[in-house]
Amino acid sequence: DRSTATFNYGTYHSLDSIYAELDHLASAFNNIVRKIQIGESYEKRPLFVLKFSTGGRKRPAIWLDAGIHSREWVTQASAMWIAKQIASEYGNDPSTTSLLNKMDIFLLPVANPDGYVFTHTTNRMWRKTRSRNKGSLCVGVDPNRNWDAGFGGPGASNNPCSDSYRGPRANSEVEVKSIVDFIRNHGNIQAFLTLHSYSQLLMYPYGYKCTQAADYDELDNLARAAAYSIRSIYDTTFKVGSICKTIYQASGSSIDWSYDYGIKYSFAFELRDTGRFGFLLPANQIIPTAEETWLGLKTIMEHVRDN
Ligand code: ING
Ligand code: ZN
Repeated sequence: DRSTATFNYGTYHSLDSIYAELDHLASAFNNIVRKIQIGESYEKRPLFVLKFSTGGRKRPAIWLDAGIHSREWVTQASAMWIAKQIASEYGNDPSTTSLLNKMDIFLLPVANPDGYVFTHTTNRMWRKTRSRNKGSLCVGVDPNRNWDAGFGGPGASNNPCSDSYRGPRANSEVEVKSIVDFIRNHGNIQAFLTLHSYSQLLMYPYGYKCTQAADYDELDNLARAAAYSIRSIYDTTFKVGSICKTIYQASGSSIDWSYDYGIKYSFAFELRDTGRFGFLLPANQIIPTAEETWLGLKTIMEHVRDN
């Protein structure tokens, strides 16, 4: 019985099990954790965010999402471990304590719940949303090509059958629009961080163009420092650079939108591994992946806190 058993952070879970654990975290750490619903998916599943806050109103905040691509299972799993870690470190770890005394953290562990359910029931390799495309039998839009940043440019497809289909227009996907509305409405988000897998990369804008961002030097130095932190625990190496220079040109991605919107500290992580297991990362690597990712995130969050 999920309501009485403890959640095993070292295994992969159904959406229902993850959503049950969000409630458990919100009650076990009710001094700092609240569950918020920011919208619902195409198939009407709730989009749940955990808010970590020690008080104040509209404090400067950090956004962190995972699972915008449903098959990248280590990201949703790592986000859950990180949620428990943040809550557990408050009052015990000086860095996390000082961060939360100044800033809030918003964590969306399953940004694409319809896709996630589909990877459990039907097709483990599903990446996109599950929205119906007018005039096509192919389903879904790539939610990391659907943001209003160079939308429709190179590095996205106009073919609904493609895994990188950009959608009919920017923000056509309710999962994307719900995040955009939340960020705009909040008004004080200082960092936008997103988790993908796999490839072991830490990237910053731009992806829709291959020119340097105005904050290139600061972003590059910070990303290098975060990669150094990641490496410190299990010797996992992350490559650092802009999206375009590091993997490929990609238009309509979330961190390009957040950066151009004015959120300077916009980063995308590609977690383990480099291709041996790829999306099918064995469950015994979930906690090590989450641990090293959290160290990298902390380096970024400390910088945001102090700048
Ligand atoms: N890779 C990402 C993708 O959406 C990426 C890479 C990240 C592109 C951030 C643009 C911005 O293609 C995976 N594996 O999803
Ligand atoms: Zn991805």
